[in-house]
Amino acid sequence: MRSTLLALGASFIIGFSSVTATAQSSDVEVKDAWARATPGGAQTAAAYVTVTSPTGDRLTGASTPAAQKADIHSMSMDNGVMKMRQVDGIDLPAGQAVTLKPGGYHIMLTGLAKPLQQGQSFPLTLDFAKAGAQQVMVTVEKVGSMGPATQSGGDATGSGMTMPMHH
Ligand SMILES: [Cu+2]
Repeated sequence: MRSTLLALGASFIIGFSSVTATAQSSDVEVKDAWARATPGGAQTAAAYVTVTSPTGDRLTGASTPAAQKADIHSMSMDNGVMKMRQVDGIDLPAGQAVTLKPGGYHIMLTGLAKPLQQGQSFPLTLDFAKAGAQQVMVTVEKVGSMGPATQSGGDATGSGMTMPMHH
């Protein structure tokens, strides 16, 4: 028992230092991380981010203290029915912003620690094949929101269409 505890402690320290190291050398840009507030006692939620890798990479996983599980899901129309399924990663073409959004790719959060409330934020760690782990803060927007409120200066819910910002 004692040796198990020691081993856990050691792996935590190693894991933590490698995260710190890769965060500094990472060349993946993650922005506009947001999620919808969950109504009532919902146990699941979806988180969305916009990711850009100048050199090309692959998003391979995610984790958060806000939920027991964080899986990458795709959503698509199948005979007029919206279907979600788990995928093992999302390719990030070099220099191209990939936006996870309602109706498409999302990070599925299962087993929420507590309901997501508008205005809160929580950390989300994204794992990349080349860039390693990168942590972002996810802002909780209102129920039914279609995009991050901070994007394009305001009404992100009006048309359901937000234009990506180019630099
Ligand atoms: Cu899903």
